[in-house]
Amino acid sequence: VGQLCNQVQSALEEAIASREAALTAEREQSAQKEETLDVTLPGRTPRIGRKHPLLATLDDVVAIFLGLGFRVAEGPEVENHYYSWEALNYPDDHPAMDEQMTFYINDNVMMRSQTSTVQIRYMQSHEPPVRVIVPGRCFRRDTVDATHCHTFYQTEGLLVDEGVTMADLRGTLEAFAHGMYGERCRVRFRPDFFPFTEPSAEFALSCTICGGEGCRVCSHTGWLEVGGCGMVDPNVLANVGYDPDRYTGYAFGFGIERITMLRHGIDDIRLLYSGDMRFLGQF
Ligand code: 2U9
Repeated sequence: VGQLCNQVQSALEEAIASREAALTAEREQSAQKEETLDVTLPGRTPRIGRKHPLLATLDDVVAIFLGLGFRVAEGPEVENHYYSWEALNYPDDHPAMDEQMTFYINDNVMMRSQTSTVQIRYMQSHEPPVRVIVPGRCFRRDTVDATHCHTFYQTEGLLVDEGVTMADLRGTLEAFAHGMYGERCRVRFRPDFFPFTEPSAEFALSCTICGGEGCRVCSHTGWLEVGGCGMVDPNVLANVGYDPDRYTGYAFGFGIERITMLRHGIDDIRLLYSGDMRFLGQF
């Protein structure tokens, strides 16, 4: 029996060794075939990434306001009733609160429709003087078309100090217009209404394409409406515990998509969210 066992053992060992040798040879052969490098083939050019045109515009906007002494603040995209409406002096029946205009998660929780919520939080945790801009994503229940999207980028600014006037607001927006579109760009104010500013104005820039002469882009008016602005309503200052008899402030807001579209002559907002490299590769 002992002899038989030894015979079986050496037969198995031989079989394993010869199979192992065969597999190793096979592996070496196929590796040689697969790992051949043909150095004569032309190379593949790597695709180099770049900033999305929206982000590039946002970076330029931020740089201008940093130069004017503003800080940048960010905050939550999901907000509650107090920060979205109440603190901003919205009356209880304001149409913006409607489910048709704002995305609600429940009765008290919603996607922010403007970044002003962040300025409220900022004022709650900082004493004046306040100089802050808030870039960020906002959400509205808009039907998507060439100029609207349910998700968009906004930048809002806020300055609160003693003795701040509408002349300071105008000067700041002029400095912004010059920084963004050149020294010849002019600013126009027209009366408007927002619950959180009083008085309020819509601000327009002289057409960045025709310089104000009138063209297709500015509908032959010479002006491009860009955003809104005004003096912070005293109720808003009081809501965050600032003394409205001592402090005044100005605020403004505009959409980054609009600024980007005017800058590059883009006529459809949807292109900016398409992820289409044939479009994005042009910037
Ligand atoms: C606080 C108080 C006031 C920010 C302002 C606007 C006017 C405005 C729109 C322009 C185009 C938003 O992107 S858009 O749809 N914005 O018209 N925003 S004043 O006012 C504030 C902000 C914060 C505490």
